[in-house]
Amino acid sequence: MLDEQKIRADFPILSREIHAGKKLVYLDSAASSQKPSVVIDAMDHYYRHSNANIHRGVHKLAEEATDLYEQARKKIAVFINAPKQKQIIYTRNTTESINLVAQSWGRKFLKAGDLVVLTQMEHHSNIVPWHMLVAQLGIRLEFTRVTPDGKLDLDHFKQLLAQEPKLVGFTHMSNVLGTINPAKEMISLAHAAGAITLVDGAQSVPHFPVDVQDLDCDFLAFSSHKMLGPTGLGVLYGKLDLLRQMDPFLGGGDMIKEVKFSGFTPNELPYKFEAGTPSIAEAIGIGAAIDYLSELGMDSVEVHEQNLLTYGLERISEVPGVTVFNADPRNKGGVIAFTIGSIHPHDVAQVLDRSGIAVRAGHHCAQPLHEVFSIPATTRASFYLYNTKNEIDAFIEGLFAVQKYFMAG
Ligand code: C6P
Repeated sequence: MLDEQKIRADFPILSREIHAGKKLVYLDSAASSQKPSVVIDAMDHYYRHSNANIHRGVHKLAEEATDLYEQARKKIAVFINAPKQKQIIYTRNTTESINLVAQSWGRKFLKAGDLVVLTQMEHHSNIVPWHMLVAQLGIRLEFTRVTPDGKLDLDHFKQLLAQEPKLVGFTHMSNVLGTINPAKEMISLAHAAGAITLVDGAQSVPHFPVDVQDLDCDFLAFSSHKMLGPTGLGVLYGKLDLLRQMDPFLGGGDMIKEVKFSGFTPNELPYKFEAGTPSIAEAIGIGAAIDYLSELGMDSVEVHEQNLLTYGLERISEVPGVTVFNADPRNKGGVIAFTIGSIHPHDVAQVLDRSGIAVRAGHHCAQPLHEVFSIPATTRASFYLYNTKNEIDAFIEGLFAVQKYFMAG
């Protein structure tokens, strides 16, 4: 059991008041999580005491900065149970991690006519990089269907696998439906069909235990800013043989062993994929975030969010006219995307904001998924370890107020 009050005290922003004295109710962690003091302090301490570039200087500060940066890589490797630290590539975010795979693996190993299978519930960041390969290489894309109740259609997935795709990419957890896909089973099926697998872990790694060896995924992408860490840092985990075969994504300093006027020799892993001065303070920040999450235990984080989700789904069903997209709490994370009658989702979010309740409205960078449900947008509340049932009550009260406001109008 998480100690809610103790946890909330660790997040300075949660004591903020909004719009003249309204208590902040932050229900937008799927977009970006808040940061505990330990993360803010770790980055502050680095800038005040050890700030220098890494892998370049022999002086004390450069050594300290390099050590902190590499220690964070080790923490990430342990957190997702990666066999080796060098399988952890620092990027800017999930989006860049997926682009790295598309450009470094895809451009080398895919050719015109090759099939990549994705799903209809992907975030744009796991669609557009592949659209770019359609234009660049002439590959084909197929999208596993989503059922009307917001689950992945596994029969359709199997049908698409029968077409022998070269790569299967899917989100571990949908940022709109909250649906947690059966990743291990899908990976095993994809491998049996001869495909390699890319898991978008942007919404899974922050919220429940993810073990890359147990999943047996070939690539896993995720972002620091959704798991209590800073923006500007993402992670790509990859299997060693694949990472070794791939060419660098970006060229420049640090990613080379040797440069001549006639060419260059790439560096060893993971540096081959880390061109230029990286996000050093941000790596240190995610290291502190991982320490914090590990101390709480990801199992406890998952249980807490499950309780919030179950409660949230029960309570939202009291609000007349609400449609929830995937209202089944089983195999679902702490995300509730919904519409209220014909009230525009942006209006819902705006009225809630006046009461200090922060939610997101729009297509949540999953426009094709919204098209499947024939809607342009939803309002979305998303929960994290610092949220409470009282906050869900405030959110529901806010929805009743929204109703009243627009009915009266
Ligand atoms: N979803 C949301 O509000 P970046 O922006 O690269 O850190 O993460 C992209 C991304 C990839 N996959 C999934 C499943 C995601 O949810 C996201 C980010 C945010 O839902 C911002 S659009």
